[in-house]
Amino acid sequence: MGAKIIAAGKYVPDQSISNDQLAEWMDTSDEWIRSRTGIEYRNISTDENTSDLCIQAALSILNKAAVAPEKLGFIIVATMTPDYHSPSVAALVQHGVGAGPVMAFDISAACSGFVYALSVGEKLMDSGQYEYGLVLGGETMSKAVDWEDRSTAVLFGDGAGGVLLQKTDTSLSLAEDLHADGGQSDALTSGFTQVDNPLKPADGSDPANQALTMDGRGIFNFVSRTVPNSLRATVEGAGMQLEEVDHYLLHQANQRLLKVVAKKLSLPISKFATNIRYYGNTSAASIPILLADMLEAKELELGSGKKIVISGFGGGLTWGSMLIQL
Ligand code: B82
Repeated sequence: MGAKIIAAGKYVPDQSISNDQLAEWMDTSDEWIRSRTGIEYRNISTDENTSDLCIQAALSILNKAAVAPEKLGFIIVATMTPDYHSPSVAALVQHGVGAGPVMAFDISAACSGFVYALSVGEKLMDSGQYEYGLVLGGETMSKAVDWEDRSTAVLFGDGAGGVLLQKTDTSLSLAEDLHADGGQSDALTSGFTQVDNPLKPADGSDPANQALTMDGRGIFNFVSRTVPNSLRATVEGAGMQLEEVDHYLLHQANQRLLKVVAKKLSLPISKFATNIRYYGNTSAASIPILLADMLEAKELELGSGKKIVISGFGGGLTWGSMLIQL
């Protein structure tokens, strides 16, 4: 048993904020942001939370595939910014799209979340039990960042994207490589909550700041070392050469990072798809939004047999790559 992607789609909140607009809110500039990151715009939610973005993305995907929500066998959402700790975003999506009472759960792997979710979703499909499965990545990063911290707040954006899987007899993934190293967890954290109960009332000794913290340079260096190896391991794991892959869809964290990875692998930067300019870093949503945009622009086509590598990396630290055939 296997699976294929029969539709991809996305949804972003309608407020697109330029670097110049951000510079009215905080001490930053278009030149600073653009030259270091490649970001020019990001969508910022006003009254939509992560589940709202995911529901809209899901409805768009189901609509494109002309598949009724009742046909879904499971729903997986990758997110680090859920509406609640419980219920999961996936449960809210199940109800929001009008699916049956099917298995629905979230995956927490930060910017690697969509790759993790697709890996798990594919294995569920491989069981042969499900005809259709929905895999989403969705984030409201704007509620996680510290808007007083100009070094991080300017990097992130809100949005959701995903794919619909259908059962088939060929495998979606040709190879994968997924990892986590909690020893480096301090490099990127978000939403810390402390122990607080009658035995140990919160006494302020733990950090009170629950906003996102990141050692940008630290993870940049980590990713520059690790991701090229992960891409190589994945492609070689499928018995292929790096050049034979049609497109590399990496998590959109920083344009400079894409350049470093391309250079390390001696691949042309043109193999590395990018849309960070328009959305900023949308964490688990960045890869499915990129895939949806490429399909919409006809740079890719479902059923074409094209081979693409998706690769996510970030908080955990986590990283993961998957070679898939469209
Ligand atoms: S940076 O380290 O400050 N830098 C690159 C050398 C500035 C030129 C930087 C900046 Br600014 C923005 C983003 C990053 C970065 O590496 N981000 C990430 C990398 C991997 C995974 C996630 C992220 C992230 O930003 O969430 C570095």
